[in-house]
Amino acid sequence: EEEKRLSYEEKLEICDHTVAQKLLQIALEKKSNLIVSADVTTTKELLELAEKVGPHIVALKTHIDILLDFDADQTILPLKDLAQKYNFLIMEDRKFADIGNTQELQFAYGTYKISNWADLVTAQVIAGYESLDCFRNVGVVAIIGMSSHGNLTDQNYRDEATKIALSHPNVFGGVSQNKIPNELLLFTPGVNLAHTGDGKGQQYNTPEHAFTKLESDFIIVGRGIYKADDAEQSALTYKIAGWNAYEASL
Ligand code: 5IU
Repeated sequence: EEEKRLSYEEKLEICDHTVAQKLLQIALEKKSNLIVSADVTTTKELLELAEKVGPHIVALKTHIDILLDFDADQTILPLKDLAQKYNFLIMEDRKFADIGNTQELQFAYGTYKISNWADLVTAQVIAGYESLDCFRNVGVVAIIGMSSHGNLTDQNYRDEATKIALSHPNVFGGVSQNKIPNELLLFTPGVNLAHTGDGKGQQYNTPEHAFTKLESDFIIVGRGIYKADDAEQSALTYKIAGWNAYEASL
């Protein structure tokens, strides 16, 4: 691909989705392209992590259904307060993967009522263009390629997924381990400075790989931060590594 690597300022000019604009503005304000994946199982751990890493991140990525003690008042209200206090967005990594009608129910009903609080959500595009129509009041990050060993997101799948992501107005970004077109913001998980894998199929790369090779916009880091002895210090390390790698990639 011959496309020029764009800066966050240049992306602000071409990405018109409100959520894309917010993420890019926060990135520039904080000099951060870090998203922390809060894969913890209690509300206490979630809020403590958000308090520690909040100043350094553009978004906190949740898997709300792994919490043992989810409660809208005890979990979401304080999380929203922290998001406002530290200026980050909340990204629910739900990876919706069903027909539109079912996704609509999973999005707005049930225990979690994701539509009430998430700023952005992840969704598979495997069910087709119209399956994404229901995500009206959030931004959607489409799953284009996965980081795990042996995944089925081959080049053909990624090309077709990219076409849907580019054409759907609710979608402003994609998760992938490969380049995607400049009109979409690229989110790259599978980033760790200390490990190359987790023994369960996860494959890790460095921030340099994400920004220079993939021309990514945001790195997503889970265990590298929340399992560290000092999560705040680790978030700062990844934030600086991510920002330096971004600047070097321009
Ligand atoms: N995640 C991946 N790879 C992917 C997709 C999502 O790791 O291809 I799509 C999620 C899973 C987890 C986080 O919530 O990103 C990565 O966590 P670790 O940094 O702890 O591996």
